[in-house]
Amino acid sequence: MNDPASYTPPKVWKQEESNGGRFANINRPIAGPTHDKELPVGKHPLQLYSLATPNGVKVTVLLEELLAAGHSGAEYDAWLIKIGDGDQFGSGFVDVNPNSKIPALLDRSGDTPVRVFESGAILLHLAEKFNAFLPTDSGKRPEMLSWLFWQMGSAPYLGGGFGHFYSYAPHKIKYAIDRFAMEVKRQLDVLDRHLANNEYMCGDEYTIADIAIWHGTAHWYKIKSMRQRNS
Ligand SMILES: N[C@@H](CCC(=O)N[C@@H](CS)C(=O)NCC(=O)O)C(=O)O
Repeated sequence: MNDPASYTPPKVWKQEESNGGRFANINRPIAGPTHDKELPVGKHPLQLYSLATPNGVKVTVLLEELLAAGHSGAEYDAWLIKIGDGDQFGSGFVDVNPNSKIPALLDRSGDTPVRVFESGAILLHLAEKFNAFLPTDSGKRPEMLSWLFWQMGSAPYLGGGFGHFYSYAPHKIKYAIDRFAMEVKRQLDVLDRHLANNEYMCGDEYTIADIAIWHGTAHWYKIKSMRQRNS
């Protein structure tokens, strides 16, 4: 392990055997499958390949909301993808998401199965398919899209940035933790200020922007308030 203060990046970077950290066993610098494995397919129109992480849960919550609202076409089979075991690098999963990350959806409701990956794209695909959890006033659509994409763009600062360096990196790097802690606090303040005057992200309507933000971002509120209670 190098001294972070004295590290000079090489001209040509190469992967070391293991760089340590919680996810060292699944991190690699190339894409594509590592092994052949077909994905299971059930009887319902929607096949969800996922895991109960913040990104995964966003889609499951929307599917359950759709079913609760009476959209029977949202029946789905949920298949567990164990990312710690490398299931996301199986050939069948890579066919559904070339980026090897959960969640991924196979929509088999039409003549030809359609793959959808990236949690935001899946939320939008399903909301548009069922015309639900979108703003009823089309003038609010840009606001909904703005917050949805804000969440998708912000999440890497939270999980991949702050969360990674605070919890998973093999050693604590003050610069990285300071940088991402500051950015996460700023992002939560963006939410605080907006929600001070709005019940939901798009005013008084519950949309997929709320589903993405609550499950993908606002769990950081819980961490923040736990820390405040403990301090
Ligand atoms: N931008 C993607 C992020 C998905 C993502 O980061 N998924 C993580 C779990 S939350 C994953 O599959 N990690 C496995 C890996 O990186 O190999 C989305 O929103 O769907």
